[in-house]
Amino acid sequence: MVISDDNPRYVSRLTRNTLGPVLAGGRGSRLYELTSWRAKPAVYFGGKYRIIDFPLSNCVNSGVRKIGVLTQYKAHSLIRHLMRGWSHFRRELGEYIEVLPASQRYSDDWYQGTADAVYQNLDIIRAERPEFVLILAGDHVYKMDYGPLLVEHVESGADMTVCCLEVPVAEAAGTFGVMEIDNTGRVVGFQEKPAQPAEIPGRPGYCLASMGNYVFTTDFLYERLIEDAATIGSTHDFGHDVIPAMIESCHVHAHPFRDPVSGDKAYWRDVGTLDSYWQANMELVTTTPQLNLYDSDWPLWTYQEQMPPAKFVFDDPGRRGLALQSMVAGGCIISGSEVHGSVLFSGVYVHPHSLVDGAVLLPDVEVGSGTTLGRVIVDRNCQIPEGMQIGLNPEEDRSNGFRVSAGGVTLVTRGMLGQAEGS
Ligand code: ADQ
Ligand code: ADP
Repeated sequence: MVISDDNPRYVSRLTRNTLGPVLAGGRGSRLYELTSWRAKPAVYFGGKYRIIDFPLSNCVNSGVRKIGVLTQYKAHSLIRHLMRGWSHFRRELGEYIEVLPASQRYSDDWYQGTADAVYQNLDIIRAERPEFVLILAGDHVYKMDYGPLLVEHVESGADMTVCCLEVPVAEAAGTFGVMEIDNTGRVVGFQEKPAQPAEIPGRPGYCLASMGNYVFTTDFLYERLIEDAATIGSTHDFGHDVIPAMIESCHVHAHPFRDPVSGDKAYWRDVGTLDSYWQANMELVTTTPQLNLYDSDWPLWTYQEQMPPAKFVFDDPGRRGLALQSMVAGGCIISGSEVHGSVLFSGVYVHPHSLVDGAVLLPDVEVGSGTTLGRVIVDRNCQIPEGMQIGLNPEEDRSNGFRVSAGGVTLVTRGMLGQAEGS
């Protein structure tokens, strides 16, 4: 037991001496036009947030307050969000959040794989002299205390620890890194996105998937990244190259991510496809979703514009404006229309005589009167013309130029509506 009277500040000592690079350069290509102009970590989620707010809030709540966000692909929206919402750290208290764009420090290339993104910032990491480096994916939705992870890393004596979850084999195949462990939790096999993931012994149909979050003891990270940088043929990616090369000769440990209260599998969503993105937003409007956004013990920070309260009004002929089983952010107006089972981000305006049921409407969407919206994701600033029906008939939506996902969710963007894109 490490937290004892002799060593009461053990966890906070570990978190304070940890630097958290957050990998935020990925496009997230399976979100299609939703990531045409913003990196996946900048994608809106849950009525108020951007995806990156989750790992960043986890860092702050865990006491990991030296953070570098590594950006690359379409970083403007992400950087603007970080500047507006995440610039309150105080250097003099040893806290900061820095944007580390791919700036071709050690070569003429942009960041190649994820390991290269960290390698190109090694001089910045060295200057900070952290004891541990906690490398985080910037594009997952979950609430996790990184303190117990750091404790387990230290107690197991590992060189590197990888966070993992039990995932159905069919879900993991071709999508996640998959590992095998021995009965001490040591990783004895790791394959990046295998077509046929190895099952967990005694747990048919499930495998141990990597969450893409890694703790390294700092000196060990230097060694491995320098070696990987010199390896011909490497794609300089943690999952493809760095981790598999370490399994035999180094001590790699697996940290299972479990719900801290129930001990069950914790909430974690990749939201990497239009279907999983829509589904994860829809889960939030159920009565008791697994992801509790209202938990004051684990506040989730974001940037939000100052907006007037959401308003629900009768229209002229006296039709009610209402929302049920929905989340409605500030600045929304629902006038003489009904909203059911939907997530409305800030500044959405629903004009009279419309029905919105099963929609995710990003900020500043305007829904014209007499419109019906079903299973849709509508991108920021779209103006849905009067009388449209979207998200009810996939064939009709396709022929109208919208994208329909494999699971039947329709994506609407300004470009598809023939409206000017830009911000
Ligand atoms: P993927 O998510 O497919 O697999 P990747 O696309 O490399 O891996 O993205 C990992 C993280 O790094 C994301 O947050 C992404 O935004 C960011 N990123 C990608 N390329 C980057 C670059 N060049 N510069 C900066 N940031 C970059 C990984 C692991 C798997 C694991 C899954 C879990 O490789 O083993 O199972 O994450 O989702
Ligand atoms: P946010 O993600 O903050 O909502 P936007 O959706 O407005 O921001 O766009 C993200 C970024 O992409 C902004 O920098 C915006 O100016 C830019 N952008 C959007 N559409 C276009 C376009 N058609 N051409 C060039 N840049 C665009």
